[in-house]
Amino acid sequence: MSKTCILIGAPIDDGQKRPGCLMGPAAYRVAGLASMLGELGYPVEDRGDVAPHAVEPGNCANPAVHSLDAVRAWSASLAEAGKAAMQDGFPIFLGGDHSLSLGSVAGVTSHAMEIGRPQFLLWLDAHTDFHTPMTTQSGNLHGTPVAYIAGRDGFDAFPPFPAPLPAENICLFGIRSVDSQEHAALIERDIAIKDMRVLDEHGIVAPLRGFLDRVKAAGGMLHVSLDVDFLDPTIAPAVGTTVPGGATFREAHLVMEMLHETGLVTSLDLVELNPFLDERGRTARLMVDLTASLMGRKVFDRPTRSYA
Ligand code: EXY
Ligand code: MN
Ligand code: MN
Ligand code: MN
Repeated sequence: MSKTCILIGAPIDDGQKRPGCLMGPAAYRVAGLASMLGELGYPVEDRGDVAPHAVEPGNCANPAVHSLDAVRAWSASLAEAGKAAMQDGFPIFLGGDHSLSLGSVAGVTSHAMEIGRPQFLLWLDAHTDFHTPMTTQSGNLHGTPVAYIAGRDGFDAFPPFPAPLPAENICLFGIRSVDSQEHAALIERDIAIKDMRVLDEHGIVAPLRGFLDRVKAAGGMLHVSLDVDFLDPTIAPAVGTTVPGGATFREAHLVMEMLHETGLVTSLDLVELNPFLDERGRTARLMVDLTASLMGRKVFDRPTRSYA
């Protein structure tokens, strides 16, 4: 029996300044996410949209940071929802901007800790999202989740991340926009950065396989965080932070198909969709299509040729 897919709406757009991501969860539902999963044989439980928790006011010395308390409130509720969902199945967080991962990854990591398994993270994104609230120049907290998950200092306004992921448990994939402060912090760490130059030279399979083999060897649980801007803007325009030269349609599907074949993925974020920037829902439908590949839909269902 397939795991129950648990849909968790996270209509947050406080992590950046362009309104619209809050419509993301509804767009995924309209694009048929639940019926697609049902057609693949998964039980589906849509838990609706979470509400941000009430939090005591926090503060941050960086005057550029905005919406700190709103993001803290979302993070608290998403961490709770994510941890609970891991007990019951396969959580799919429907964003909402990437600041939702401050909570989603905290929640799934708390669960992994409880069952004594290591948590791994595959970050499919044009951006490294490795700022802290103290280093961000834009003040947009959607540019910070990986730093929080990796245990960087500077998140005093947030709860300590449950068990910061060791560098070797994190892979940033599709990178093509890195701020100087992020670069300075990343260059000191062994986080795997498969930027687009690496993918241009070595393709998708070898860079991805190297990381997935590490997850498998460790018996790890793999959270995949898929940012719309991982994709090339020509196929996925509905995101506020487009960067030219992203993954093609087939490269993105290959990533998802390889992930499915490993059986390692235990939770998923779909983030940064801004339906207000979409063209007749085509980006929302592409994200649902990619999720179908992650969950096992095959173009040609040959006997499993799992590479792993
Ligand atoms: N690094 C830039 C900043 O911090 O403002 C851009 C971040 C974009 C983040 C999106 C979610 O990937
Ligand atoms: Mn609660
Ligand atoms: Mn991102
Ligand atoms: Mn991004």
